[in-house]
Amino acid sequence: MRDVTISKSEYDSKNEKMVYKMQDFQEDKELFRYCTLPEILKYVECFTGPNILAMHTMMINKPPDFGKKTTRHPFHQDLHYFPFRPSDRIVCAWTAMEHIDRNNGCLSVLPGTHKGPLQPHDYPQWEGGVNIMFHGIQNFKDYDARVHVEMEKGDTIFFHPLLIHGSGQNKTQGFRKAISCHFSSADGYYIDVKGTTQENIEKELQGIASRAYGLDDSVTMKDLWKFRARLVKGERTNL
Ligand SMILES: O=C(O)CCC(=O)C(=O)O
Repeated sequence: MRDVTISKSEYDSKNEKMVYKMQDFQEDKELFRYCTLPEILKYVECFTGPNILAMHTMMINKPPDFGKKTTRHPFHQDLHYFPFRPSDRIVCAWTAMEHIDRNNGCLSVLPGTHKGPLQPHDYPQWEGGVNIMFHGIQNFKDYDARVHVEMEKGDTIFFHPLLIHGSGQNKTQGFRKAISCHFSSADGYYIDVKGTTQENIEKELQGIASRAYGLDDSVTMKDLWKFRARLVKGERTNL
């Protein structure tokens, strides 16, 4: 995924500065090792139980901001992107790959919000533009309640998919690197998102699947996630 400001700049597409994040590294042997580390799985299993799937993998390379604040990530709940449940059996592990603070765009979270409902998400109306699929909670105002999560290299946080979180712009000249994986219990189930607040993200994903792979709109979020999921421990029971 490329940063919207940088992709409109003079950099060529192979320049490292273009890359905001790489997703779906589940077939890359070295990167996927992160999802199988006992130091990570020992905590993940407390949430998922013994049958564990890696659902969503990301290497996030937040680049230096080019003055348009497009390296910000709006406040959101990850469950908006997921058609699987139950939410209490899903957990994200997010590991800092270097010192991360407010200057290079650390995560900000709203403690306790994992106990609330999934809220409607859409693109924020940001003057400088917004990166593709960076949906945010509509009319978000709770900035005073946020806690900035400063971390050292190797620190890992584990969080619920309903926790409201986002990240700030990268004001430094370096990249802010982190690696993460959303894990789910394989014993969960898929939902049909039609008629829910998640319908907009399904339509957007269908558009991407059509442009990238020529798939028609009979492909659902469930199909896409079933394809991405990879077993890390136990048995692949339902998902
Ligand atoms: O790493 C970040 O800045 C935020 C990542 C995130 O929340 C996401 O991709 O859903």
